Amino acid sequence: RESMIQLAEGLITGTVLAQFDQLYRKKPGMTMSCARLPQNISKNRYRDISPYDATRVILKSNEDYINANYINVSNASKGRLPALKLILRLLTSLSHCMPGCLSGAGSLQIWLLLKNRQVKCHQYWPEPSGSSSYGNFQITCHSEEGNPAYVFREMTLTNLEKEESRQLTQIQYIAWPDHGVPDDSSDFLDFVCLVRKKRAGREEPVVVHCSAGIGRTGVLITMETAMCLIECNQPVYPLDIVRTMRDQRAMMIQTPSQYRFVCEAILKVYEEGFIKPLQASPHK
Ligand code: PTR
Ligand code: PTR
Repeated sequence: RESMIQLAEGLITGTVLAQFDQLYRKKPGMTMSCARLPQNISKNRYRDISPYDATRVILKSNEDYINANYINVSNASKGRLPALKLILRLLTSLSHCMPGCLSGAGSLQIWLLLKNRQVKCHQYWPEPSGSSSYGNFQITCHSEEGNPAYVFREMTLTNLEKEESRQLTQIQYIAWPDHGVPDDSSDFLDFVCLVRKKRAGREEPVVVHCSAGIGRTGVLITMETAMCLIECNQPVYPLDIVRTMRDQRAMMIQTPSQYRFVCEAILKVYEEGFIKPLQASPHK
């Protein structure tokens, strides 16, 4: 409760945004040299967005590079998060080499934040009942459903060489342009409740991505973490969450308006008890 009063006051006085402005975007001392190797330069969508070497996702193939980092938020908020095992490793990633990434990291879920019909990310998922191939990998889509705010897809990823398959779930939030904030915070919070419900009872990393993998991805991870904290009656310090993320991937949460949006959404969840009961639905 105290952390929420602090947050509400800080939003009014402006200290919340001032602290965000002062926070480093890149953690001092972290190197990003793999991104700059000649064979990897073309694998970065944006020249100014690179992964730290220390936390980068290493693919299990000769081409081991992808512009992605592992993000573990369980140590946000100064070690007061006993119950955060739930969201142990979040994986931020761009879609380039996605099949290899999904396969190598053991991920079964993808949270995607991207408007439709925009070429801001390679569309690695096929149309419903279609399939696409990437080298040894094939992705088949079985179902696609949703509403104007999100789309939910069930897919199968097959490693043709090893003859192994796994089920993938992809949940895409559509109503959110890059550099901006979601059109509607209730829709966004519904979406976060949905991804949490789909996540309940699972331990494997989730792939979270947008276009650059910093702005929208950072907002979603912050919101999901805050909801976990509120649910287990722990204080929420959004700036600690952002710092923890930026220690593992630079620039997470891109703009002050995105930070303000997520802080206001956290207050809304706390004040209105927005959290919908989670029904633990382990593997089906
Ligand atoms: N120079 C690269 C190209 O145009 O192919 C830039 C690029 C890199 C484009 C990655 C797309 C990429 O994939 P993703 O969808 O993961 O950003
Ligand atoms: N250089 C790009 C730009 O600022 O346009 C990098 C970039 C692109 C940064 C998209 C953030 C972006 O948003 P998101 O991380 O939400 O895809």
